[in-house]
Amino acid sequence: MIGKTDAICEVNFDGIVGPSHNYAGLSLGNIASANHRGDPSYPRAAALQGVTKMRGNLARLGVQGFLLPLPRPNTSLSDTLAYDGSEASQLRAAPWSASSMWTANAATVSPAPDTADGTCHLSPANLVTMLHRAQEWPDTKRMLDIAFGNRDHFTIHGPVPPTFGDEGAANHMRLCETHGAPGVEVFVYGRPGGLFPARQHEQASRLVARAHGLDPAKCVFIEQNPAAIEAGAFHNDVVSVANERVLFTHAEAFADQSGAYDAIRAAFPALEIVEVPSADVSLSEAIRTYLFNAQLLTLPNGGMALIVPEECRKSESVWAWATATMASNGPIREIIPVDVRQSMANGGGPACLRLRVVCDPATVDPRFMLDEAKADLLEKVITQSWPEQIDPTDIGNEVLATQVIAARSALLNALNLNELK
Ligand code: SUG
Repeated sequence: MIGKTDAICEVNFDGIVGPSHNYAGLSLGNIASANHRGDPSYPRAAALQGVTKMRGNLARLGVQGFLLPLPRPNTSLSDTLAYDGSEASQLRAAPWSASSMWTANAATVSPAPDTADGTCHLSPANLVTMLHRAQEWPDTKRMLDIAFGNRDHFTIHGPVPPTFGDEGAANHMRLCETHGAPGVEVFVYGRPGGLFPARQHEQASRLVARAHGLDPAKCVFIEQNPAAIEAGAFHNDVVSVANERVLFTHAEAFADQSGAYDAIRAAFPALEIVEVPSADVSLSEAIRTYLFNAQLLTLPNGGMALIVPEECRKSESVWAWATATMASNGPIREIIPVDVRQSMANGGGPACLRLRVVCDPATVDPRFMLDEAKADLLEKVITQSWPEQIDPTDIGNEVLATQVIAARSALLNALNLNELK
């Protein structure tokens, strides 16, 4: 291991793409999901792309965690829906969704240096806006309770009650001098009433901040730009991301851009803003390529790397910006494309696929931590058990259901996590 494993650091917990990964177009306001509705999906390739991304970050940072796919198809949801084939196919597809792969929506995380009781707080997101996502939190919580079961170091909450929509870390940013130092937590919410649902509600964000015991002087609440939501930024992490002192953002991310900068700077004077102007990269191109749905990482040498989707390299305007940025003397020194195309086609980039938990990795259940041998093991199980292809007409099929259940079961066995069965 290269990185710090004996002390507090940022650990990325990537979601392993589940064996039922498919394109059912379930997310209103998520343009990629709508555009790929009905396409065949490739769960094996999708999961292997995810493991390759994790391997890259393990080599860069020396530390990497993962979370597991949830049980699918979710028969208790199908039973509740009383699905008899007469309704829209969305009801058929929701219990099959592999959407828990996007662990940026698993929970909101407030690291120990920020909280009143000095433990790291996690609140599973209720994801109430979308049926296929609202089924996630009970199983997510069960997993968080195991992975972060050390009560001296972690506090796991229940979800925010409906009707307040909470989408977790995808609408939460943290600014700090170093990950282990106290930080300022920025909560970004949407105002309802637009063309697409505003999935993160202000009251949900405020509730989470209170429950986590954050200092009100170190919390900032910011409204997302309604035009960004209408353009397809259904989560704030599609248009901005923060790491340590740096806020990397599109110029049209927030309802009041300069007001947002002022509010963050008032709470965190060391703020360094890397803003991409609309003239360099339009809002629609930023959303199409997911430039901001990137992992902004502090490398062991102190510089920052931006892990972007492969789609960024293929965009003339995005790559021109990237090339100029790498040549400049700014905080982002390297921009590294990764292939997560299977996830991207459902609106999930590199940042959606990971939950950041600032903690001492030694306090996490080691079964959720990756090393090279475990990456080999994941690849072996995925290659042997994950379906190669799922066509839209396969959803609901009994034979496929058996294969999907067996694949997850093989993974739990291999990782010695059978209590999650
Ligand atoms: O909730 N897509 C996810 C993508 C989540 C991305 N996460 C972050 N931005 N952090 C969503 O919209 C598509 C499912 C489908 O259509 O089958 C989906 O759920």
